[in-house]
Amino acid sequence: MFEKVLIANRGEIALRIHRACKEMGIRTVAVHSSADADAMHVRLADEAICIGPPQARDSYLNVQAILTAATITNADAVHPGYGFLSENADFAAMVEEHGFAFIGPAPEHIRLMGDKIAAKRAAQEAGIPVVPGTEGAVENEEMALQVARDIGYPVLIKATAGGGGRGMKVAASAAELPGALATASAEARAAFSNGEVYLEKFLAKPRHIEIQILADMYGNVVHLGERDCSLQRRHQKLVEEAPSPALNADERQRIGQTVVEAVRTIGYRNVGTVEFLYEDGEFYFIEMNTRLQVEHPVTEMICGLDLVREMIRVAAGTPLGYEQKDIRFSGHAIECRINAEHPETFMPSPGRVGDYHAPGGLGVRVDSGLYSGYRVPPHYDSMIAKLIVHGANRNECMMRLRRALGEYVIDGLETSIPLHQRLMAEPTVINGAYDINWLETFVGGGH
Ligand code: MV4
Repeated sequence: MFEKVLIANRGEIALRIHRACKEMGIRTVAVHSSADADAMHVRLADEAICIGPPQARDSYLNVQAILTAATITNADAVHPGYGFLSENADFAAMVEEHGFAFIGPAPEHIRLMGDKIAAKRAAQEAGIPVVPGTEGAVENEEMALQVARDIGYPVLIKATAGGGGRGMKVAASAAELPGALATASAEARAAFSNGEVYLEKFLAKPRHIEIQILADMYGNVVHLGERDCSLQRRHQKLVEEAPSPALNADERQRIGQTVVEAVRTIGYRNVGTVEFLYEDGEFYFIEMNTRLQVEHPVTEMICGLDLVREMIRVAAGTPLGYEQKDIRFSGHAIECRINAEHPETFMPSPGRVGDYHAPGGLGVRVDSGLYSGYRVPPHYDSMIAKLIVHGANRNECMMRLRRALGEYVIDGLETSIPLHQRLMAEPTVINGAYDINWLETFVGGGH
């Protein structure tokens, strides 16, 4: 097992990784920007190194500084967290070339899943259902028109190098297709220096359901059920829950089994998430995320597993030591992402935290580095806390979540807590009847 892990991230996820390491008897190295010297995970880490100024490109994305920090602290492994360098295949390769373990998948799997056409092809070849569309890239207008006529309008044009919703264009008819193709390709070229696009049937009212998997180096693979992440605005998830209110046990078992077999076929290791759109009882693959995700705690709460601990174990070469039949799902979990932003305008609200009081009690978990007096820096993502609640069933979970939201005090900043309180009183949320479009309609498209 590793003796020392360098945490190449900040905020709540850096603290989350630190906690898993400490419980495993592993020492930690925090690397931080000059804006994060007072962060909770920096205080708690065994060693801390400032790797640059506030701008992420000069600190948390500074590969040379991070590798140097790992070298001088004599770390064994690097955990990338999410965002920043977590899905950068070149970074993963450099970490390994410098003699450290990368706590994540192999660089070639990160690279494969970063190319959205290659990922879709690999998924389909491994038996995962995909959205009908072009086999690979759109080569010309005639080809696009032909495929669109075969599958029917509306169609969606996506960038090969995209992901996370960037560079997508809908065409409702053949008349709109040439213009949409040109715009999508030009935007993709500008954003990713790669104008390649592909085309799919546009699904109008899907849910976003993702399957969590865990794999070791020896072909042992398990799935840890699904998360429903349909409550999102502008591709920012706000609430996630497990299990999905839309699935029954049979559907869960079938899609889980399909994903496990595909992951084993591909030879993937560590944690991963296979994202699907789910509409009218059918699953359609969209992407695979090759990192630990923000919303991993809802899976932990219903499975009783520490996913960060598992990723460290498998990266160190330890076999899983359990099988699918050993995974037991218990109850329901919901996560509310709490951002330092205005609950109606979504304007960022960085600044100094005044009084701070986190909720507690049975089934209540808060993942956050906040404390009274902490200054939320303006340079990074606005997420400052995750409130995760578990209950024996969905209703108990929501009752407990309302109670916990009511206890949470974060003075001095605007936060999304009031929005979460409104959401948890909404019939559509209470009934689990939302799709990926619902939240944007609810908060008003004007923002
Ligand atoms: C789609 C789609 C509808 N039809 N593909 C957005 C992010 C990227 N991961 C894929 N995305 C979508 N792909 C087809 N064929 C709608 C979306 C989409 C979406 C998906 C998941 C979660 C939130 C979303 C918000 C807007 C659009």
